[in-house]
Amino acid sequence: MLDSTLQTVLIVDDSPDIHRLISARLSAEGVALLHAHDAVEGLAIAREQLPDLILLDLEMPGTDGMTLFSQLKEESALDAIPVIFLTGTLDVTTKVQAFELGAVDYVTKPFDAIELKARVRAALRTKRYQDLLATKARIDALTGLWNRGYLTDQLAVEVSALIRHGSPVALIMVDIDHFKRINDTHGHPFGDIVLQRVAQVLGQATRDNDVVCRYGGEEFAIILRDTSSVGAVSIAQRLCHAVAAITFRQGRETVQVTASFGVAGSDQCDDHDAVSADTLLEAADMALYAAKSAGRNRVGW
Ligand code: GH3
Ligand code: MG
Ligand code: MG
Ligand code: MG
Ligand code: MG
Repeated sequence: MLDSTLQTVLIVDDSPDIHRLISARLSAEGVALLHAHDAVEGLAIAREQLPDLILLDLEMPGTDGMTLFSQLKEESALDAIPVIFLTGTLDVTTKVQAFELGAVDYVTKPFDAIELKARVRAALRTKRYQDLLATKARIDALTGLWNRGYLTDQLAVEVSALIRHGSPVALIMVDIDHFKRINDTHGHPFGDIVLQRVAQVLGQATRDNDVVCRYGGEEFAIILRDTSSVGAVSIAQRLCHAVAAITFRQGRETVQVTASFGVAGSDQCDDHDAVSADTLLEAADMALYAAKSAGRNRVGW
């Protein structure tokens, strides 16, 4: 399913006439237009708004379009934004160079309005698929939760926010108890249903800006932003009860599952600089191991 939100197009061109012309041509296209009149403004708006497409004039006074283009390609948050060059006549060498540098297309001035529209449409269509794939690559197919790759990325983001702003971050690791036995007794498809339901409960019982992910097999991990370890322990206790309260039916039989939880918080370490994604994962894993050893269906920290 493709996302139907409005796509945004940033026009970077020093000529007000070009802005007027393109605005008139694209007005009926159902896109939101952003306007920058030089490269510096273009870069600032790109960083702030993350447009879906940039129409970039190559000939601008001050910083030229090609320089802005290389700046975009150097920033990981911006390098995937498709760019169409707007330019006067281009010789073949420059055209080839533009594509080699990563431009998706070019339009030569004076341009035909219908052609410009068609090229913008094509680029935006490709961008929708690119966004869809990027989202799918971060989602676990069975449960619909974020996957481990996304968790690892977000944990790195949170740890750098911690180092910059001092906002605490906590991590909860979750592992379903005796899950092998559940599979062996009731079958693998039933095990899958258990994973889906536990995932749903973990998602529902946490806040929207917590990152709930399937870490692997029957293990989940949750990043809690701006949360102390004491706060995280009480959230984990609530989640532990919520999982134990789920009742599964298989024919006439009812089946209960439990899970063990391990909590680690950045505030358990006095030195922010010593906290990393790895130290948090290790600490949460050790806490989880302690919960398992102490009898399962409980929270370790
Ligand atoms: P413990 O309480 O110590 O965590 O025991 P456990 O049985 O849960 O742990 P163990 O790691 O031995 O077993 C995990 C099981 O999870 C084994 C594996 O077959 C099962 N599993 C992993 N991924 C899936 C999956 O996608 N679907 C199903 N149904 N089972 C899975
Ligand atoms: Mg110009
Ligand atoms: Mg496990
Ligand atoms: Mg295990
Ligand atoms: Mg387990």
